[in-house]
Amino acid sequence: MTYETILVETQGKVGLIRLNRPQVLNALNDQLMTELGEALVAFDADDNIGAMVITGSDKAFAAGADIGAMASFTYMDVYKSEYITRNWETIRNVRKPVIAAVRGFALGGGCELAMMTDFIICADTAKFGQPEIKLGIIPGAGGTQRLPRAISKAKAMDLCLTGRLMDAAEAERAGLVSRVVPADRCLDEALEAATIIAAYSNPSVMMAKESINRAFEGSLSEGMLFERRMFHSLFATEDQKEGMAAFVEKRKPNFSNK
Ligand code: CO8
Repeated sequence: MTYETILVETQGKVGLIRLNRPQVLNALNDQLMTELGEALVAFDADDNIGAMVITGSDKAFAAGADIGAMASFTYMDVYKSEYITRNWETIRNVRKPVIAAVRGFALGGGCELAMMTDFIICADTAKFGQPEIKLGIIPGAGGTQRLPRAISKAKAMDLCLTGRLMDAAEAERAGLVSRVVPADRCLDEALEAATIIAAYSNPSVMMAKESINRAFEGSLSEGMLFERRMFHSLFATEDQKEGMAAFVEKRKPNFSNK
């Protein structure tokens, strides 16, 4: 598959996607979101891939939706075509883990894209924000919904209403990111985490992801029930037998993803 706005490669069992519109700080347009979705779906279907990493450049993960492309759009243009937003759901349906490695700016749609991944590892240079209010709009790809869940209503309101940026230290304190590392370590750290994940039994990884996502939809009791059913079902896998036997026999497990 040939892409124009992203660079795609594999490193062992990890699929790596680099957002690649450097001239506009990786501003997200329809083509990029379509290509990103296609690459994620292809990795998700690939038995040789166990996890994915999305990253940008040193300066920007993504500085938001492409403002130039949207500037002249009317309500009917965006409503009828579902401009950009029609492609955003793809990432939610990916079943294998996706990590965002964020260096530099993750603003507007860029921050929303990072939040759509399963977790964010960021560089000490990272800056997060939802500055749409400065443009006379609001976040359109989950910012008002995922931010309050991720970092509290107070901080979500603060960021969305003032448009200010949040640095990496504040993002870690607030719980938006799982780790902050020096900028030159960021991508390697994410690739190492993805490599660790990809070496585990794929069904248990997918069920862990599915169960954690349940925590954000529905009640605690429904989530607990879902988790229990997933837990029980893993006893039907060969990998559960292998994983536990390996522990008992004091050796490394050899997972077959079955
Ligand atoms: N869209 C288009 N071009 C951009 C964007 C963007 N979001 N961000 C930066 N660029 C371009 C600049 O215009 C500039 O181009 P040129 O060299 O031709 O002038 C180039 O990238 C470099 O940018 P700067 O010169 O501005 O670099 P600075 O280091 O001075 O500033 C900033 C970096 C602070 C990131 C600054 O570029 C900025 O404020 N960018 C805009 C950030 C923003 O407002 N993002 C939110 C956009 S709206 C959005 O994301 C809505 C999401 C809704 C999703 C659903 C859509 C339907």
